[in-house]
Amino acid sequence: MTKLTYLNEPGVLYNLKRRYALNEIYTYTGSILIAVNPFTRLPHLYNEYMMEQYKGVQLGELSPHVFAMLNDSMSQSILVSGESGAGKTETTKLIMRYLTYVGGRAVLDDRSVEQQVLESNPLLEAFGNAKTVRNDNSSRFGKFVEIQFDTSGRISGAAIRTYLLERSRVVQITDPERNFHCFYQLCASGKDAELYKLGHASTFHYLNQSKTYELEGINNEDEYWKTKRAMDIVGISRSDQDAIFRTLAAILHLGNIEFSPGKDSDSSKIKDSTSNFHLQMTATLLMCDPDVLVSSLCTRSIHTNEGIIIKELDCAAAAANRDALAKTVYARLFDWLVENINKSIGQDVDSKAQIGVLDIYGFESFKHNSFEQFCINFANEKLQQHFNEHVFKMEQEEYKSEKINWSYIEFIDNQDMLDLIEKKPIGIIALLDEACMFPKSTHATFASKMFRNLSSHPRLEKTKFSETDFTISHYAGKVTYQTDSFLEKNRDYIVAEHCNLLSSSRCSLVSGLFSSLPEESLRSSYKFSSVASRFKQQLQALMETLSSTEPHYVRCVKPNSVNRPQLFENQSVLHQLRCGGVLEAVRISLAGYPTRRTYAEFVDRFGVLVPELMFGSHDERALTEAVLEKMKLNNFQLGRNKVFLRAGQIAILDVRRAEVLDNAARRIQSCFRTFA
Ligand code: AD9
Ligand code: MG
Repeated sequence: MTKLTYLNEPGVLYNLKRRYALNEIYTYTGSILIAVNPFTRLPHLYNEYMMEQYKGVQLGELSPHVFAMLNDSMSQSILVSGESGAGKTETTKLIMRYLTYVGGRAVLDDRSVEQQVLESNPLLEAFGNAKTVRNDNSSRFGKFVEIQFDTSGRISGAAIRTYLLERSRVVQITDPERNFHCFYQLCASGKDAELYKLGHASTFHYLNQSKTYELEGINNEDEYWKTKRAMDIVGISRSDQDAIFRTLAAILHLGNIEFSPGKDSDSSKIKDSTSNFHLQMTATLLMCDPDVLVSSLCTRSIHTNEGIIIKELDCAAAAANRDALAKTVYARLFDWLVENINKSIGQDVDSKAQIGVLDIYGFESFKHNSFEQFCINFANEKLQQHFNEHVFKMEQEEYKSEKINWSYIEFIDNQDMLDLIEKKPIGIIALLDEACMFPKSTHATFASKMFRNLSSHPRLEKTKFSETDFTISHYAGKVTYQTDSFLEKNRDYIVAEHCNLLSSSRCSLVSGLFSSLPEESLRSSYKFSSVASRFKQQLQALMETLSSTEPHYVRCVKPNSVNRPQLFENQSVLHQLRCGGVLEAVRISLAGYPTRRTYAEFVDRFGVLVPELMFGSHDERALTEAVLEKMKLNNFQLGRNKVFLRAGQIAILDVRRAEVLDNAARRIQSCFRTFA
């Protein structure tokens, strides 16, 4: 991209469009790789031949490709971003396949580390991906996979970290979206489904809120066996597999338990015999006492100074309580899976080199934006800062350290944005946590306190028609958030009754999910742990990991909103390029000196252009200058150790060098002919 003569928005867009039409889906913009989703399989791009070609090759020597992103530094990371459906997960999987190819053994067995690393993908997708309006296989969690290599360059271990699973999906979906894939797989599993008394997906409340049960081109039953096979390979024992699917079945039965008013309207009881059947099934599958299950659904004990009071819950509260239980069990099951995949693959703490791949949700801006979008966009602001610092600041640092003239190009620094969200004690997260700690707070009191404290912040605005919505000017555009469910979604406390119920399970996997409850949360029902603060810490840890690595950026682009091949919508692509900082990077690259070489490297390559000087006593810097002057190039810069060239100059030098070498070769050949 930076070699284009006219480097501007239309030029960049046109270039991408032309390349896309030729199925050239990868394009470099300086150090960023743009990947436009082809929405069709392009096997010739990813086969073994291609992987072999890119092995050990420097970036730029072959056509742009995700396989070309890595070099031989010890610690690297690839950050893949883009909007939903842009191809992040597919790109991540391709990178992982390439890494397991170059770092794999010649003979693969099913339980090799490489195979385990690869099979962790379908397994996590079964439990963490779902159909959304944008993507049939949308990741509902973020993921950072670190692959470790030993001294001989072979894969020796891996570690997977996940972020912020969208747990609300377990209990609430809207047409045409679906719940997590694993539920539909289990319902279609034939004998196994019968074992757990599961009918068609449409018979379960958690699945039939949407009428979409099937995915185009996907067979739920086949997928079930693929998931089981992935579990085998990753190293999850058959008995643990049974416990996992039994727990999933229990969640479905749990969701079908309905309540009716009890003795008085403030209390509730299990509605009817159907609900009772599901209750018994839930208890059987979770291997716990059905009576304790009933009381943990319909009552809540409150700790007061006078002792424990049992409070009855009305029907609505009991149903909410049931959903909270389902979400907690599912979220812990997901964490269990990640932890056990990690244990099974094993970490190499002495690894010589590590490559991390980050697949995280891109910036989101919908008609209705809630707490999830707030967290996702916060993560994107963090990553954007990392990106800014590396691509822009590092670039300028180098110019500075080489002491060359460089008028600083302004880039969008988003530190003020991050302060608005995460600064203590007065940032949005801190204020939200404070609100969550007071039982009397509502979203309205939270919103008004936020506006009172942060009203002067230039990136925060009140909206015209609502007292409780707020608008943030993100680096990628404005987003208005509805605060209605912020408090509820930020509170992550586990109800003591649920914990007691499940930790008494006779199934060790289920009881193990609830063994690590901190003491304090048992004592008071208002002690809560903050989802946003935990996420903030996780992001901080991620940033620290990333900062210790050499980053490579892949920006995935979704060419159209209908997920069709060969359709390129200009407006939307342009918007994504702007959001991803790609156009900023183009600008800086063009304004600066995209090519730089040490004097030694330069003379080594282009010394042939000044043969008359090569045997004199000139230093490398003087030789470099002589070459450039002889070629009539200007606007280059001579730094302390390196020469800095403008976009396109290296190409001119290369052409000239090829001509000189060609002539020389021809002369030698004619000499030989004369002798012959
Ligand atoms: V989300 O934020 O998780 O909702 P992603 O991860 O960005 O999203 P994903 O990788 O799932 O998107 O890609 C969406 C679909 O695009 C895939 O299911 C494929 O059908 C298609 N895709 C993406 N990349 C490629 C590719 N390199 N080759 C072929 C692709 N198809
Ligand atoms: Mg994804």
